[in-house]
Amino acid sequence: MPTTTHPTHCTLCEAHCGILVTVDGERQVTRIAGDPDDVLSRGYICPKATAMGGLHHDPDRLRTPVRRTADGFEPVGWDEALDEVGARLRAVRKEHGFRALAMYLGNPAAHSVGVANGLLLRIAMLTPNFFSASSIDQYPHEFTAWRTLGSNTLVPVVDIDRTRRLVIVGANPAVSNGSVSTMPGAKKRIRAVRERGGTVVVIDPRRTETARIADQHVAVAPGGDVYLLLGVLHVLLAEGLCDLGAVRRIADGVDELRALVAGATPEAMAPLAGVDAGTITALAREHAAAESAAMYCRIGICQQETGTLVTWLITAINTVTGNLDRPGGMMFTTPPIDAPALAKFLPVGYRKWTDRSGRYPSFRGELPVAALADEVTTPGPGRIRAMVTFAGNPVSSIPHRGELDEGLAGLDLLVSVDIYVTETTRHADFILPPLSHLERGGFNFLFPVFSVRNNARYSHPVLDPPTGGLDDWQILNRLILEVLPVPARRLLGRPLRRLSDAFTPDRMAALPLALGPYGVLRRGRRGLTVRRMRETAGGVDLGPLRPRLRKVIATRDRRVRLAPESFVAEARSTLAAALAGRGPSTPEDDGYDLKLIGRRQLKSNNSWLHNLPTMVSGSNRCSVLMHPADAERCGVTGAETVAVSSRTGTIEVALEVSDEMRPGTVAVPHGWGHSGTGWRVADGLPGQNVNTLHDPARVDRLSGNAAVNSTWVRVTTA
Ligand SMILES: Nc1nc2c(c(=O)[nH]1)N[C@H]1C(S)=C(S)[C@@H](COP(=O)(O)OP(=O)(O)OC[C@H]3O[C@@H](n4cnc5c(=O)[nH]c(N)nc54)[C@H](O)[C@@H]3O)O[C@H]1N2
Ligand SMILES: Nc1nc2c(c(=O)[nH]1)N[C@H]1C(S)=C(S)[C@@H](COP(=O)(O)OP(=O)(O)OC[C@H]3O[C@@H](n4cnc5c(=O)[nH]c(N)nc54)[C@H](O)[C@@H]3O)O[C@H]1N2
Ligand code: SF4
Ligand SMILES: [Mo]
Repeated sequence: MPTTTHPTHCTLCEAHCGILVTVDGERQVTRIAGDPDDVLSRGYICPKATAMGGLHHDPDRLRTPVRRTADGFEPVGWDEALDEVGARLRAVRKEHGFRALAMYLGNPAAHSVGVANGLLLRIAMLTPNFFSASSIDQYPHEFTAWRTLGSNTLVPVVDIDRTRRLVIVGANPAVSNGSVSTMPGAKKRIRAVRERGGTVVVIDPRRTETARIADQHVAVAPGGDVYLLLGVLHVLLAEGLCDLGAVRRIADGVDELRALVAGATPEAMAPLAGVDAGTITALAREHAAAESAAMYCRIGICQQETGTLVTWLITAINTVTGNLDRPGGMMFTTPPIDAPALAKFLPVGYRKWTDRSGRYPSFRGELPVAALADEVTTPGPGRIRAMVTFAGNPVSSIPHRGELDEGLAGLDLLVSVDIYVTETTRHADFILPPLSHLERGGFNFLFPVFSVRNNARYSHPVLDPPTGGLDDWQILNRLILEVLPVPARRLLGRPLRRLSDAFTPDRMAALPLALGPYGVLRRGRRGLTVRRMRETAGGVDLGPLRPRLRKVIATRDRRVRLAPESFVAEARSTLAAALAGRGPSTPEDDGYDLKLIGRRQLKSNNSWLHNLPTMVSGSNRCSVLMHPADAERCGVTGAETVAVSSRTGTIEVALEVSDEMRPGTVAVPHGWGHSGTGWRVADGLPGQNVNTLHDPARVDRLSGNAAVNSTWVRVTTA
């Protein structure tokens, strides 16, 4: 066979960069380059793109279902595996009820066209025990959107390509390429803001890769953002820098906000934020004065105990300065499957049920991951006994005091839809692997909802799938059939299976696309169809973001709620506690004197790329970053490996000393520590799981999102 080159997308992260994959005569991937035709990424790729080839060829990637035996995993046929999984799931449900079943949906699920099928499986399981990576990720964005705009789907996106002032709080898009504001080639977009005369500010305890290309870096204290932003809002309202008449036309709550921040002067907030008063004042004045301005936050904020408060204050600042829903500000997308327009019809649901302890309320149909370990391990009625994981690695990715590992091993049944034996799936009774990323394609309807430019892109499979291989959506459809309470399962099995195979992602997308803003019902023959997407090289560009808040807002009176009561109350008590000396930078007197934050690495992607030699070469390793003064004070200067301890555990990691850290703050990446997985490369690497150090009981007080930021630690010689 000749060497050929195929366009598709890198589906490792949200950016979904267009790539050109070259395959030689032996079906080996020999090159991966950026696709200049792609309407969103325009040729950009990061160093992880080549992992798409590495993953495909990785000998450790599972190609067939496996079953756990006393001597390890053995291959098993699809039908046999699915029959047994179904019978055992139904048996657990029959004996212990619906609550005994659980599902965990991980991050790559969102990158798979099978995500909708995963959500359908969740519904078919009819269990309150549904968990996902969302509650250690973007819950605060969704919670804020729900309380202020009436729906969790109305999370605004940064209009980076037009803004004159970009303020990035707790995000590092130069490495992450943007999240819940999907922006492949983020560095270029950031530089472009400056090239057109705009300003870029980064608020982050670390002088990050993004901070290095910005005009200004504000090294806030970890967890200090809430005070910094209360101070900014104080200046905006006290100095009369906003057109409040215009704000009142669309929003309620200006007076409550004004009352809340009346005492939050920059001088009072400065010591709590760890930022001087002059900087806070200038941040406010410049945001108000800019022709357009967008303040955008992400993981560094979401993973705080004040995650929702900060996300809300940012929405408030963007709104009072007139930057919500205006070009160059924070805007709403108009995606081909129009989730924002559907917002007012989709129920959100809060506190519909709780975990068994009653501490964690459900939010939009799921419980926070903070509750997962207890729901698996605490004995009693309703304990989780059978679980399905879909593209997730909770043992690595969430804090659980080491309990989840043992808890999963003790389940009656664990089924993992995954491509690897990981920290989590090694406990599975069955692992059901989908096709490789290069053997599948489809239309990802989710990320256009969060992209910085409206677009519709379709990925093509590059390589033929192996005979009998199943993709995520097919595996999930089969699992749905297994959990449906169909009495005549034997009789109906075959026709049902045929029916479920007919429910391809393309067919499932057809109707919502047709009904959407570019669909055939509105645009007639020129309308957007799956076929047109599939046949248009580089995808279809649907233009810049357009103002549409009035149309999509989901509050009953269609007004923005700037001051939700529970938020104001929480802000007041947070502020009072801090002013009484219980602020974020006051160490409790027990020897833990450094604040631990997270850090993402260009060649890592959460927990699962470390088995590829090209991804773990050079500087990509698990290390603690520490300021030289802290290293000296802790007596570790010159050490290669150090111990980082918190109240919940200790890890040993390499030491890297750098003045890019704010003194008093250390950073360790997550997703490392793979010993015992059997991975050829990853298993032998140094590094440990940073979530050992985080306490699952620390959550964002409003949304329940895991707060794996700002944990008190100490660093000693290993
Ligand atoms: N301390 C700390 N913890 C964190 C974070 C942090 O910043 N700090 N970040 C959090 C965030 S934002 C996230 S999103 C989570 C991620 O948490 P998770 O989603 O739980 O974990 P991942 O590491 O993404 O693991 C994904 C799994 O999916 C499998 N997989 C990959 N591709 C596919 C596919 O196409 N189909 C299927 N079926 N499986 C696939 C991989 O083999 C891997 O086992 O981690 C969170 N944990
Ligand atoms: N290369 C790479 N890209 C990724 C991923 C990856 O693992 N690797 N993961 C993907 C996923 S799942 C997600 S959710 C996104 C996340 O996307 P981002 O949020 O852009 O990613 P992070 O690099 O975690 O950025 C968080 C920043 O918050 C800062 N921070 C920590 N604590 C605080 C604080 O208290 N206040 C402030 N102001 N800042 C703080 C950290 O120093 C860090 O720079 O990235 C995605 N893209
Ligand atoms: S930024 Fe990198 S990992 Fe993410 S989609 Fe683009 S090439 Fe892939
Ligand atoms: Mo994430």
